Amino acid sequence: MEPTITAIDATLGATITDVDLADLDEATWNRVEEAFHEYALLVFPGQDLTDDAQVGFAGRFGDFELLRPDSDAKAVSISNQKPDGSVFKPEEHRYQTLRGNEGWHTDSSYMPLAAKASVLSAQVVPPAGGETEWADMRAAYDALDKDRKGRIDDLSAYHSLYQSQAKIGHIVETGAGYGYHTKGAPLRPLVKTHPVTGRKSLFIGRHAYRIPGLDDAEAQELSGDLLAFACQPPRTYAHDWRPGDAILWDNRCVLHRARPYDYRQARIMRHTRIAGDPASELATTGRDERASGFAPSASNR
Ligand SMILES: O=C(O)CCC(=O)C(=O)O
Ligand SMILES: [Fe+2]
Repeated sequence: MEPTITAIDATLGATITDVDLADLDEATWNRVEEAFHEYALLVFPGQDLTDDAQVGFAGRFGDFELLRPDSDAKAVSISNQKPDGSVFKPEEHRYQTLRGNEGWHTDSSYMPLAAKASVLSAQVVPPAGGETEWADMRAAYDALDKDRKGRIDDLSAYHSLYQSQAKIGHIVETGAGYGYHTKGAPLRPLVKTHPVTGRKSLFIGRHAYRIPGLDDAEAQELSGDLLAFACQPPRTYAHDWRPGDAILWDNRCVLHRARPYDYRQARIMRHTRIAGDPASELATTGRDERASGFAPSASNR
C-alpha cells in the first residue's frame, strides 16, 4: 500500500492516508520521515493506535523523553478527567497546566534538552472546541523583513515553565512536577537552524520570558509582536479531532497550542514525546534568578 500524502492548505502540514502506523514497512517509514522533514506536521486520521503502537511509531524518531518522573511510561495522558470520572477544577494544578497548553509553545523548551517531536492522539473529544493548532516557524522567519531579521539574529531568550505558568496566574513552587525541577533556565537563540533541513526558524513561544540585552518591557513587546506576526494564516492549521486521529509534529520548527473547550466535558489525549539531539537541542543553562517558582518576574506578579 502506497501512502497518500496530501498537503494542507497552509505553509506547513500534510494529511497521510492509506497507511497503518502500527505496521510500517521500511519503504513507507522512509516516505513518512521524508514528509516529516518537508511538512513538519503530519495528520494521520483514524489510526486508532493502541498505547504500544503509538510508542512504537514515535520511537522510530529517537529516544523518548519521559514526562512522569515517577514512572517509565512513554505515552502519557493529557486529560482533564481523573480516574474516578470527575474533571479537574480551576484551583487544581493539572487544570492550570492544561490551560497553560492553550498558549503557543514548543514542547520542553524550558528543559535543558528541548524536544524533537511529539505524537498526540485523540481518545475522547468534547462536542465543541478542543482543537489543536500549529504554526510554522520556518515560514514565519522567512516572512520577516530584513530589519526584523537583523534585530533578532543574535538574540536569545531564557525559557521557563514557572514563568509561562505565572503569566496565566498560576504560581508554582519548585519541584511541583515535570519541568518544575530546575533552578537554571535554558537560554535559546531566537533563530534556530534545523539540524536536518538547514532551514532557519523562529524559536519563540510562551515559555520564553527574558531576553538578555533587552529590558523586560522591550523583551515582552518583541516576543508578543513576533508571536502575533508568526501565528497567523497562511502559517497555521487547526485540527478538529476525531477519536483515533494521530498527529506528529516537529518541535524544532513548529509551535502549537490547545484551543479552549468546556472543561466540564471530558477531553482525553495521548501524548508521546521524542527527545531532541544534544548536538542541536541542548541549551546552555544560565542561573537566572527568576527561573524558579519562588520569584516570578515583576511583570508577572
Ligand atoms: O491538548 C492539546 O491539544 C495540546 C497539548 C500539548 O501541548 C501537547 O500535546 O504537547
Ligand atoms: Fe505541547
